[in-house]
Amino acid sequence: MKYTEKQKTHTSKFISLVLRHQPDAAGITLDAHGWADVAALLKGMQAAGCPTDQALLEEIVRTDAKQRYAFNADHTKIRANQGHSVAVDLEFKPVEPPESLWHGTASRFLDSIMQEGLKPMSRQYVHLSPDIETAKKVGIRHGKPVILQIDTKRMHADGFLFYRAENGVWLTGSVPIRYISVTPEL
Ligand code: HQG
Repeated sequence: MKYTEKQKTHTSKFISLVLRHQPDAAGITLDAHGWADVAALLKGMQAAGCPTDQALLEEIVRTDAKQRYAFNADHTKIRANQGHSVAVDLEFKPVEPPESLWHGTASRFLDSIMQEGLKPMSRQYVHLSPDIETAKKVGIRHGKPVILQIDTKRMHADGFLFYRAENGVWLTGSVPIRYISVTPEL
């Protein structure tokens, strides 16, 4: 393998920053659907001190454990599959969710969540996981993990919309407290 894991992770983190939160960091703009021009991105990353070539980009997109990014058909454009804080329309179609989905968070957020429900905070959507294991990994990023079970069957019946990103992450606008139950300590 030509690139080290460290180099790939460092580059991937910068790409994630640019494609989800701060296109400015590489001096580029995203179109209305979140796409960045690959040539402009490579040029911008060079100027920003994070030089990358098409081959490394291809490898990151192909091997990313969470499948965070996608190319268009001819690989001239790239975007993040989810996780944006900038306003983009990823053209998700509403889909019926499974009966339950899971949200991993940290224990210190629990009081607030049980008062005001789950909010997207800095992102466009609340992110939900298809299984407990994944939710636990998401929660651990923030501290002592707590797993919330979301009654998505009832939310869907009540008219809430759900979207599934390319990489299997579920998205919804917000989750009121009546649909949330705290799962017993892991
Ligand atoms: C919490 C990662 C207080 C929420 C993951 C979470 C995911 C509240 C935090 C993706 C709250 C936001 C997203 C309320 C929600 N009061 N806290 N009312 N409502 N919160 O990082 O879901 O590695 O924006 O519980 O795998 O942790 O970046 O969201 O703890 O898919 O690709 O506010 O990011 O993927 O944190 O993670 P985040 P998240 P990547």
